Amino acid sequence: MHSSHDAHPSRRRVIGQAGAMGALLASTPAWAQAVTKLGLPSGPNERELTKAFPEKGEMILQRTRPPLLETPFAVYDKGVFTPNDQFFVRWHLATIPESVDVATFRLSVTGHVEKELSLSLADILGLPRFDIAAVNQCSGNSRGYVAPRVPGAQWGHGAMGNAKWTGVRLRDVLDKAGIKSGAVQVQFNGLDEGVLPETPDFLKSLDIDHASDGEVMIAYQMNGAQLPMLNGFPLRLIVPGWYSTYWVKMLNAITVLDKPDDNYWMKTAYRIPDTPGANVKPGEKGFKTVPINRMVPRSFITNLTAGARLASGKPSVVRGIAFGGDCGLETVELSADDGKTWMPTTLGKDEGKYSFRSWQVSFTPSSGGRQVLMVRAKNTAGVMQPDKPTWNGGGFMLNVIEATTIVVA
Ligand SMILES: Nc1nc2c(c(=O)[nH]1)N[C@H]1C(S)=C(S)[C@@H](COP(=O)(O)O)O[C@H]1N2
Ligand SMILES: [Mo]
Repeated sequence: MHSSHDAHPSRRRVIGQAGAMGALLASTPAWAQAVTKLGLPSGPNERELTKAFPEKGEMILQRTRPPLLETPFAVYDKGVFTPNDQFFVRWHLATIPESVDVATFRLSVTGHVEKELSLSLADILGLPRFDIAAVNQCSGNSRGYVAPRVPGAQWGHGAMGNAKWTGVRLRDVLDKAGIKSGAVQVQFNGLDEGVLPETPDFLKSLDIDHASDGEVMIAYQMNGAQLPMLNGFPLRLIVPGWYSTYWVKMLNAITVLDKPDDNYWMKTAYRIPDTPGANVKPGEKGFKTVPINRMVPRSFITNLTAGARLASGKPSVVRGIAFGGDCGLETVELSADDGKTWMPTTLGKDEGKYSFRSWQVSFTPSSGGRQVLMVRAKNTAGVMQPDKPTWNGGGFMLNVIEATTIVVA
């Protein structure tokens, strides 16, 4: 257990980042270092690699402003916790504070409450703390592989990351304010804003029971360090098992609502078809939609990429990561025969049901030539990754079984 002052963000450090944050305002990425190929079906699929963003190492540049930075896939082979300096970044609105004064920062709690609150970071640090390992995954992770193509960031698989988050229970903060009867949702706002006044502010809401479940967290640390600015310093919401659109960064305002939130980001954006697997046919109309919510299971091979060579007749380790979505993992299996048969794999250490988990298996290829390896996860609720790709107009929730073509020689 760390003492709480370990977590206390230093004002000097934060102000010191202002210069580097100026890089966010660059309109042309002149500092781009190299390129990477994402292998997207409908190009362009080359992306620049950049090290120019504050507190970030090498990232795939999807967009400069507001920043969209993807984690290079090789990072996931190094361990189940994604390092802060290579954790993906996604912002919707272009006006993001370049510094936060930790002495004057306040988190407000207003709306349908008995007592309005204005909490300092010291107040937050004074509440009981807990840790939770959880995957932060963009609703549109892997959207670049969706066919037919849909609008939105053309992410590869790197709009996800797993961290050990440290913070306080949202429930404890809500209890301090006292929720009035008749409250239905809790709405979250961060310090970021649109450039134009007519741009809808980024606001997300959770149902009151969900917000008070004791798992939803206001985090001030990520993998044992203060949050990088770009990942929401000084406070962000953690909603374990749910897509990260709800994980509001630079959280500074909580409003308890007595009617369902009908702001743009709940009513119009980030909605999925209310159909099995959130699937519709391209062009289909007239279906009901609901706000995106729980994640679904996924698994990836991380130590072999397309074209990797394995020796015929010799055992090779195939390994990767998987997660259950909104619950733990039951199994991860590998197939080398187009999904006709599946072999069990060994799961690594259980870091908690919302975390990435490693898996590995020893595999001896017999025949030579090209071979397709497939990996699939089943979660503890019995939900298995589908054989067919999910399709909806948002490019949300893709979790089809992934296939990697290798060469056996
Ligand atoms: N304040 C704020 N919080 C936000 C967003 C945003 O635009 N503004 N985007 C959300 C979305 S859609 C994603 S995918 C995650 C990305 O989290 P990360 O940048 O820490 O990886 O932040 C979420 N929280
Ligand atoms: Mo997202």
